[in-house]
Amino acid sequence: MTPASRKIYVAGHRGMVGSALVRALTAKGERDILAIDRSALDLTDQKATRDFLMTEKPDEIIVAAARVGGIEANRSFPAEFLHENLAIASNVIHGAFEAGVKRLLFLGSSCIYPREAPQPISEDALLTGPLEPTNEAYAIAKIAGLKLCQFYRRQHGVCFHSVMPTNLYGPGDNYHPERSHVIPGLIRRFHEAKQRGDSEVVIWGTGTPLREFLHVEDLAAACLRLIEVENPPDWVNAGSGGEVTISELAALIAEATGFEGEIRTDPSKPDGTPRKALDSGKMRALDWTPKIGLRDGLAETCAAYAREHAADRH
Ligand code: GFB
Repeated sequence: MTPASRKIYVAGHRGMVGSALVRALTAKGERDILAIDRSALDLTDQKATRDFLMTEKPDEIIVAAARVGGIEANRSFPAEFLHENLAIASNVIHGAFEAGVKRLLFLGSSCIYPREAPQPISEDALLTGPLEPTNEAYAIAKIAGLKLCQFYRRQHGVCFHSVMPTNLYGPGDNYHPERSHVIPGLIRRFHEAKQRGDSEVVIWGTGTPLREFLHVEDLAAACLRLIEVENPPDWVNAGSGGEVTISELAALIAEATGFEGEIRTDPSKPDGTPRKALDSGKMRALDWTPKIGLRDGLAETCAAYAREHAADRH
């Protein structure tokens, strides 16, 4: 279908990923992007979601709507993380099928893979071992979404498929001090420490876990590429290929925010999984290469935080 003639529904368009997708689709010339605010449509409401999809009948859907959060939010609210994310996946995927949607891309997360999976983690490591306990609830919901896509495709011939990004960051993130992911959490903490003139900043855990970070614009480019592939894999990893320890990340964020004091670890806080590097070979074979390095991406995200913070949005 040509870009001019298709109607694409971006579920979750206000979130960091959804808003990056809308920017990328718009830049590509897509003219019929469908988006609806949470106040007007609650995707955990099955009937409302079905009615919306039956009325609007989009040609394609990208599912970026989710309840997300960092390690502490995942650990504290597992019931909501499982229930809400399962409901969103089930309502949107089944509703899409009922509304005759031919193509749907579901967004998951690298935490779907077993904690002890061989690194870098390839797609076929799915369901080969126990999950990381701090995000088991979120992971189970995302595995269910991926499997719904796989099984609707297998049984009904619709092109429903998934992408599993590594840890994401970029403009429009959630900067809640306890519930955010590590990058926005630390940007805020270092920024505030710099403003107050503090002599030290404390980071959670031992600082030794390794994480792979991908800028959300690189993920948006991967999604746009995937929705053009004629016969895409059922699910495909999307990572940057680089890894840093949390201590190295903290040093980079200190540099980007201009904080010059001491960085201390707090091992009483959870580390989560020790490492989750993705093997993104399949995605790279589809001619996708991430373009934004971590240092540049952090500098840009810190600037976005300062702008968003100045606008009093947090
Ligand atoms: O980003 P994050 O919360 O999630 O934490 P995960 C990454 C690492 O950073 C952990 C450490 O080892 C944390 O202990 N860390 C240090 C901090 N200081 C902080 C801080 O101030 N805030 C936060 N949040 N972390 C998430 C899952 O796991 O990965 C999600 O919980 C999702 O469900 C996401 O799957 C991709 O990488 O551990």
